[in-house]
Amino acid sequence: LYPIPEFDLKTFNECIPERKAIFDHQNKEIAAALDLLSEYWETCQQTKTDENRALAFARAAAAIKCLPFKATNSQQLKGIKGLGNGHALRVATQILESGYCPEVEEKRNDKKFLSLQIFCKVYGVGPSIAEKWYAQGLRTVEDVKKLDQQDIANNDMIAHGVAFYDDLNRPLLRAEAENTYKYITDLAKLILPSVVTSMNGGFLRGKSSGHDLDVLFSYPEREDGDYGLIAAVLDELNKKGLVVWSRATHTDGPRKVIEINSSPLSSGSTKEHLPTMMIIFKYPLDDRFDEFERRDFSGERNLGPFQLANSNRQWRAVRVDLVGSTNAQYPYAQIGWTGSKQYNRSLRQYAKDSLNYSLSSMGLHDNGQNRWIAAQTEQDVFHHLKLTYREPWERNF
Ligand code: DGT
Ligand code: MG
Repeated sequence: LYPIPEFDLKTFNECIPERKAIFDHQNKEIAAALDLLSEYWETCQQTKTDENRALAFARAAAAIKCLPFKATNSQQLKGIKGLGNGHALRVATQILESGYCPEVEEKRNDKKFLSLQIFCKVYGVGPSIAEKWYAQGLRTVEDVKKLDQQDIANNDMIAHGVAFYDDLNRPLLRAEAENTYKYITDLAKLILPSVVTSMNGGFLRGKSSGHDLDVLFSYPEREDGDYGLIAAVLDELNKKGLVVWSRATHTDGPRKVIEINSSPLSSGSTKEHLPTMMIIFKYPLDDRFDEFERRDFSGERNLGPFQLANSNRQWRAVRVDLVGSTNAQYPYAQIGWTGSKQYNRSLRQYAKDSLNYSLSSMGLHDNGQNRWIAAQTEQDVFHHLKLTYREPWERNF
């Protein structure tokens, strides 16, 4: 039944983060159908049940992405943990047997979903604002642009998201990301020569384009002081006039100052609070920073987002996240910011269920023994989790 003799369903089901998923997996049509249903329920969520549906379809899609063979027979899809034996399996079976699933096509073309999808592509907008705009009668991004409404005026993140909608929804190519990464990290090294940096997110997982650039910084603890280095990098970029918009945030958590000299692994909380600078950055249209950074951008400083977006500019707006971590947090931060999101979910769920550990981008906490577990490298983290190491490009769940 299974075309690959060494495929053993029992082993495959034993431990989900032991699975591997590369981008070029063999069951793309099925995964795309399940991903669409997940996106549908995430975008159109009204209730907790809808949110759970979105998660269940994301889990099912991840299971399909991990299959080490091309499914040719629906019998091969039975009993797979994550895919289950209900709704997602029915969808997968239909795609496999006829290449077509009416439910997926109906949802893909659902008018409301199409509008909400557009709204959610506005930087700063999630399902609840999208729903509100829809209820107000808006349907397209042009409708949103026309409205000089409160929602936009009061929220500078969304105002920039609307004004730079086209720029920010154009895929960022790997070469552009690498170019920006080099420019920003060279600046950081001038400020702190010992800084260690990495380009994380989808690019590290092997994607050829993405929606943003994720840059992770690691420095000795005393250099941290919360935003320390990444604030200094942002300052430099601002001085050169290269920043359109920025916001300091702690990802996934309340703003909380990490005390200088406190142990990064002793904060007592596994809540994410790595200091993060979310930036909309000016990327030179000719890909060359050397001349670009010497230009005088002072004339652009006092323009509002719409004026700026419509001005005669020599750059394109791109999204960059600068994330700070101490050396002790770094291996955990690397895993957290490499993703994929679904891979991280499965890793954290497994750590909790199987080991009673709490895993986050800040560290690993053994809840039974109430202690933090130190790691030097990502390999150490996998070892602590009793898992086989997986390369970033195998984490495309
Ligand atoms: P894309 O869309 O091409 O940029 O794809 P990714 O995978 O780079 O997605 P992105 O940039 O949203 O996130 C990269 C990884 O970083 C993601 O797998 C999880 C992590 N990450 C992103 N945003 C947050 C956040 O707000 N909190 C935490 N804890 N992790 C985040
Ligand atoms: Mg990214």
